Order: sequence, then structure tokens, then C-alpha cells
Amino acid sequence: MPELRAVRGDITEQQVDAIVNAANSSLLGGGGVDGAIHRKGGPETLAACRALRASHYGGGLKTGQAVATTAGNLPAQWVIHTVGPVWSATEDRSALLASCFRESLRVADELGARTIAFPAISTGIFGWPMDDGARIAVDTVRTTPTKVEQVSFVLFGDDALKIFAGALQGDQGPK
Ligand code: AR6
Repeated sequence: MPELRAVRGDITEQQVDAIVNAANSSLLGGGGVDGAIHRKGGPETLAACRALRASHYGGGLKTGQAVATTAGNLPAQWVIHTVGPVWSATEDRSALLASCFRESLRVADELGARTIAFPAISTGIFGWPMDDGARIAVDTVRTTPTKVEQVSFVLFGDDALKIFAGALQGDQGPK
């Protein structure tokens, strides 16, 4: 069971083995976390993503799946790209969001990563409500067997940090 923590910050600055990218299925970049990671990762990361598209991921990466590349110029060693679901008010896509966290941990184990940082996947451009996204993130990481020793949730704002800190405390029993 890894140590879980919530920190305020920019995921591209994390000194961890692997950072997780809230990507899209093209794997070729976008806005939000994805844009920031590609800007700082640089040409090596983009080239690795292009190579994935040219090989096993010709059709792109499916929602809920994860795949790793080099982190290029980032302080981390690897970027684990995962594609979160777009929020829907009419369809329950929670299993796909949970799958992003589970699959990212599986890939981290394959790499031998011991420390990993997640952003609040799907809670930006993809519109997922932060409190529900935090609950799914924390519950999934808590219930996924892994060799990872430390999982950091890296949140951009104070509100998100508060919500994740609450989700982390929530399961520790009555206060
Ligand atoms: N560090 C940490 N958290 C961040 C950072 C950062 N540098 N930048 C944004 N956030 P988003 P999504 C927060 O939109 O919702 C892209 O175009 C942000 O405040 O990055 O999964 C992709 O290519 C929010 O809480 O990811 C996809 O098309 C959270 O990270 C699409 O956006 C996630 O926001 C994915 O959308």
C-alpha cells in the first residue's frame, strides 16, 4: 500500500519517477496538463508519442488505458499518458476514470517506478466535477495492488487541494 498525499503544484515540476498525463487519444498533445507536459518534455516526448502512434497505437490510445514514454526534459523519468473520459451528466463513465488510475499504476509497476504523481484527471477540459473525480482517484489508488511506494495527487488550485485532502482523510474512519 503506497503512501498517498495531496500537494498543491504544477505536475511538470514534480521530482518523481513518473508523472501521469491527462492526455487525449491522439497522444500528440493538447491543452491543460497535456500542453504543459509537452511544452516542458520537449521534442523527445513528442517523438516518443509519435512513435507509439506509428506502431501499437495507430488508432490512438483508448479512454481508460495508459502507456508510458520518456519524460524528455522533465525532472521525472517517465510520462504515463492516460485518457480520461469526458464528463457526462446522463451516462456513468466512472469505471473509465477509475481505469485511468488503475492502468497508470500497472504501467508504473512495469517500469519499476516507485514514486508517481497524478493530476486530477478529467476535471479540467473534460468537465468532471472535482469532488467526484477526487473520490474516484483516491478510492481507486487505495484499492489497486501496486509496488509503487508513494502516490502524489498534484493539484493546481487551493480548492482542488482541499477536496483531495478531504477525500484522503475521508476513509480514515470517524473524526
Ligand atoms: N499541473 C497540475 N494540474 C494541472 C496543470 C498542471 N500543470 N494544468 C492543469 N491542471 P486538464 P482533462 C489541472 O484539462 O480534464 C487536454 O487538451 C486542471 O486544473 O489538463 O483530463 C488533453 O489533450 C484540472 O483540475 O485535463 C485532453 O484533450 C486537471 O489538471 C483534455 O485536455 C485536469 O485538467 C483532457 O482534459
